[in-house]
Amino acid sequence: MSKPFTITTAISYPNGRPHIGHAYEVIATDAVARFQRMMGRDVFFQTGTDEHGLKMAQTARGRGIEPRELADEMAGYFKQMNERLNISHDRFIRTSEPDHHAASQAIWQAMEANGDLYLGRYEGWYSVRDEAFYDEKEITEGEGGVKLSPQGTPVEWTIEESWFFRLSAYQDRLLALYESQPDFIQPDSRRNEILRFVEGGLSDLSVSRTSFDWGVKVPGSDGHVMYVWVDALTNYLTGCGYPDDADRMARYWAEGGDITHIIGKDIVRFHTVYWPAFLISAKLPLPKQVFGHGFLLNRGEKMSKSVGNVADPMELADRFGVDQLRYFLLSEVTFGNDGSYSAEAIVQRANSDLGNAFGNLAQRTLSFIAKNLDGLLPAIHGHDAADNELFALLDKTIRTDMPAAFAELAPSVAIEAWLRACFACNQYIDAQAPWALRKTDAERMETVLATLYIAIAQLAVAILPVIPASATALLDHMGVPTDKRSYEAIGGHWYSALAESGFVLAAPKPLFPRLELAEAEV
Ligand code: ME8
Repeated sequence: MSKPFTITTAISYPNGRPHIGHAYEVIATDAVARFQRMMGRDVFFQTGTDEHGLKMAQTARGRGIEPRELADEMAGYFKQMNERLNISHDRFIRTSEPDHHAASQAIWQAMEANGDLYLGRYEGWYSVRDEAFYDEKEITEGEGGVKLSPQGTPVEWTIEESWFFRLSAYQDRLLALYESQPDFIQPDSRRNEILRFVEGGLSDLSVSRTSFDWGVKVPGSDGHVMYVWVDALTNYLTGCGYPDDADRMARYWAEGGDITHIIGKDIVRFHTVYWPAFLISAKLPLPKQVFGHGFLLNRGEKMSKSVGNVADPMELADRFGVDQLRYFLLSEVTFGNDGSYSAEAIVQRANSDLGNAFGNLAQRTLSFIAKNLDGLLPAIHGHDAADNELFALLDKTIRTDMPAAFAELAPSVAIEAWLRACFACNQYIDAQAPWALRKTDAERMETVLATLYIAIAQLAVAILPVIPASATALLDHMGVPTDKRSYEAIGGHWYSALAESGFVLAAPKPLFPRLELAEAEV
């Protein structure tokens, strides 16, 4: 049995259509999931929609429809986005699904059995936008005396009967967790922020609402629905079979298991303070890591509906191509930092890296073989030092550098290593000049082309997690056996068998046609 690997995105609020920030998170998570599958891991990758809560209820009311209708419509858009972006999730969870209600009620009862839930009265500063109460000390005053949360959203003084979770009792256990599992919160800047917050002391958390009913019912407490974050966080357990499927839990949510949550920096507190406290209370295993990625900015500016600069990921994919968009997002932004996108930057990256560095290399080599050798793969007549040097670099890139980077959730570092290997192949082709060898040394020409053929296949395999459709199309075109398409298996031993099988390489079409900017953008 291969070792399980559980990875999740946040679940998105379907109170509007998906934006580029949602696309970014799911693409990054997808690349890691694809990488781990290629390494032979037993991956469970979940994403989905967070459908309950006041914000959904209010948006639905504003449109004169039921929350469920709103959720159905918008969840459809999120599913479409995932399909379009070639996301390889194993489950798209919707928190309105029955198994999720059952899981949320089960964790509630487990926390209650542990003595951590009590009924009280809540008064405090509540932000509808964030669905969160804030401490007095965190509130600031904005224009016109409007009270604001640390996220800059308006807060209102709110009073209601509420269940509470005894978060105040978890300070020491949380600090001990951050100490014993130093990678639990990544990157380090976010870890420090959370450490300071928890060291400052924790208040008990209001975990039920009576002012609306669009949520998971609190077991045995009529009129109360769970605070949306209790049920939202529980989605991760639902997908892993909680509470009834013990085998599935043992596989994907086990003590010491490889469980990673990929989320944005604005919700790190929920995932690294509340979530582990709930899990400890319910006597359930903890995730291994929570990674808070940065925000994507439109030309350096925060996206907002009122400014009208919220990019639709589907439009970007239609315009530039799915793999071009995936590649851009994962290479341009150091995972963990904020990043900026613009049409120019996407076009520039796609043309220089995918088009010139990789696409042209494949195009030149494959069309040479198709045209001049009738598509028959050339024989190898002994490798020389230049060939071996290229193979050694590729081997290090594929077996060492890229896996290390992906394992550390640093896709941009993996891509940099890949691009360096592409450059090395381009230098090799220029230095060896197979077109000149044609007249002077046909055997050497064959060896050079064969070396390049293997190198291109290796580069295509290496970049599969990032641009799965284009890399697969290229590997299919080249006849690379499917069982060789992994970091471990790609090597070069398949080549001779393929060459001897009578395989005929068809003339290639450009993989990454040059992108142009509209005139207004130049
Ligand atoms: O927070 N750039 O949902 P959400 C990058 N339902 N990432 C961004 C972003 C941006 N501009 N804007 C948002 C929620 N995100 C909750 C999560 S999990 C149990 C519940 C990220 O739809 C954001 O940080 O507001 C979050 O990880 C995800 O998109 C969904 O955000």
